[in-house]
Amino acid sequence: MKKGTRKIDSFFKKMDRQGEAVSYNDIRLKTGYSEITPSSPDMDTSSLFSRRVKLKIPIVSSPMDTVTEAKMAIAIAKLGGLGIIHKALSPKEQAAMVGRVKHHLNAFVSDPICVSPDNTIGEILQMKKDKGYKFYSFLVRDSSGLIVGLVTHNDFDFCRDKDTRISKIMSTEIICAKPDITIQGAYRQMMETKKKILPVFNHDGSLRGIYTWADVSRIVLKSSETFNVDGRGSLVVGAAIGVGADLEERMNFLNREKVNVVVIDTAHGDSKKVIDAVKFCKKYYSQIDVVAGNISEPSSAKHLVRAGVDGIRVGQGPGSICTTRVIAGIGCPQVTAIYNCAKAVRGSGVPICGDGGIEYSGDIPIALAAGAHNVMMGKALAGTTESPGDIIHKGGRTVKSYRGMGSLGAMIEHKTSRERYGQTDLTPDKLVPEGVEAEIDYKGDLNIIVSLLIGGLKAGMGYVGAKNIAALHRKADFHKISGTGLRESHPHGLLNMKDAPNYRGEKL
Ligand code: CPR
Repeated sequence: MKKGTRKIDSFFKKMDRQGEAVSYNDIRLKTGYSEITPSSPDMDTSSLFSRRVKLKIPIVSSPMDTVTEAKMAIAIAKLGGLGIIHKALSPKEQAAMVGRVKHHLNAFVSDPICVSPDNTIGEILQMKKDKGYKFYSFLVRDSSGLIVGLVTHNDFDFCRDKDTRISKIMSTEIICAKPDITIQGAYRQMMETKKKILPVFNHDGSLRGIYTWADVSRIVLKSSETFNVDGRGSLVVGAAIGVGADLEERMNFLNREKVNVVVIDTAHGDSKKVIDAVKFCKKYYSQIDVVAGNISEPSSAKHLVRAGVDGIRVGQGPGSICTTRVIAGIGCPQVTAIYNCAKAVRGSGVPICGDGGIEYSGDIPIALAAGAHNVMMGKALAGTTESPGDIIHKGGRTVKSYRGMGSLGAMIEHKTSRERYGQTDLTPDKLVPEGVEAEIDYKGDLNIIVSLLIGGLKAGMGYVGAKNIAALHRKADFHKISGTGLRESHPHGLLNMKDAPNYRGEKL
């Protein structure tokens, strides 16, 4: 095989000659000689979402108002994936959610939240509630910027009067660490001094940051090995942005909260406004990775790479709640779209996200084999405990809502949803939805769902004989299957079939 070519190239060349494009239900992976099993310690599912944003599992949750807010983003990053917080929120609200994820876990907090000696206990409790902060330890900074004390959980527990000022209860003896202390050193010093918060000052006396016990111990004792954290020890998180008038304001807020990656979330990524937005973000916020989409054609992928993107989101119309293909008559079946876009930018270092249409766990190894580096999912992760929205008991079923961001309801409620589809008219009669609103069965906790999805991915990789995603890209090949082959793929000819945890006799 020529260098740079892959086994799947001849499969797709043939498909192209026949004028055919395929999706998940049209193909299956060929098995290959294997020295790896799903449970081998060598099995490695790590990948990339964008040039600098790594993944321990190649699963990303969709920026949708029924899928990803702070709770989902925290949970999925703890499982090794990534959550993209949706943009049907004001720039301030969205940034606050990013902040919640960033502050959830911090080995070293370089800009800790400080309180003033004049604040009352009541004011701090209110701030905790408003911002969703779970921690109780705060450094106390006076009006000249000097750190003058520390308040911890005990101070809140033993003070009943909410009007008490912080200056009355704070401890002024602060044990601090040397500026160059390592996380292991911080762990030892905290064990010795029995202090749960360890400030670090620079040589000039200015505050460098703090170590907090829960996170330091978790990291040193390796109980957080699955967590997807950035170089600063915070959970990795992304946020969706649009190309409308609030782009600059949104980027400003998100940058302040140290978002790792923004996703330019539009229905037509190969457009002037998206390319201009990519250039704007790269010019003024070069420290944040930029992923753009959605696209489904190879020429579009090339345009985005030329504009400077760090990642590409592929998928126009495969989503479970999406009607774009039938309303606008456009789009390419998802696996061919992934393959064509990935092939067009092969060697550029820009990862491909296969977005939408994942019904079964077996679709994930197929998407990756076609050239994707990760998959983004809405429906498969919606309806979990961590997705936004209430659990509803209805007609003997327990459900949660799941809707398209271009559904009528989402478009009426959110300006950013109208912008995603390039629509400005607010009159409901004049809106042209490209998706639907629905309910799906409540599935329980995210970790169970993700474990089944990753289990399926590892099984697929084991059958192909690929111990990592790069090997899957190299070794994978496809069979095209017929309608009979598809029927044979599913359980058939049975009576009273029981649901399996990852197969319900209906779609995920
Ligand atoms: P599923 O995982 O549910 O199949 O697809 C989720 C993806 O569908 C999202 O990540 C997003 O790209 C896309 N999407 C969300 N709302 C949509 C509407 Cl209304 N129309 C078209 N695509 C939509």
